[in-house]
Amino acid sequence: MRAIRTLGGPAPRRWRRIGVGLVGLLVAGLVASCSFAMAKPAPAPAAGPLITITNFTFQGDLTVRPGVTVTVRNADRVMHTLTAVDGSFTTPTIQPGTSATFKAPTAIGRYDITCNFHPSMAGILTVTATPPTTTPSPTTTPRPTTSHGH
Ligand SMILES: [Cu+2]
Repeated sequence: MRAIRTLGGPAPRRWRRIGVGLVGLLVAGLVASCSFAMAKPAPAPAAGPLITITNFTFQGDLTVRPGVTVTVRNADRVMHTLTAVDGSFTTPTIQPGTSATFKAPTAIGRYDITCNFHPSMAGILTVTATPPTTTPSPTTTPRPTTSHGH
């Protein structure tokens, strides 16, 4: 039962060589996977609200908080803008496949939006102090104190 001894002298050297080969393969694999991971562009997480223009319509986060920076992505093959009908805010021209930003109004309200190039495009940007993600609590309207005195 001394099988190990019968393998003799050359065995350790051979094993070492195989080990080096394995390490080499491992390193090559790591490098390959690393460069592969680096080649993939990391999608930058949208920090704020994102509106997408697709098929000549405004979609996405059309309810925003006052004064936030809104990113507008143009998914169409033509240029667009997101422009307030009253002219209070606008993006620059957004080339196809790119994005631009605008600053939402600080005043709460509903704003008609359109596109400088396509006046038929219509949407509404709602500016509200309530974050769109939270469920709106039932509005407790303060009742006017009516005097019961005669
Ligand atoms: Cu347009």
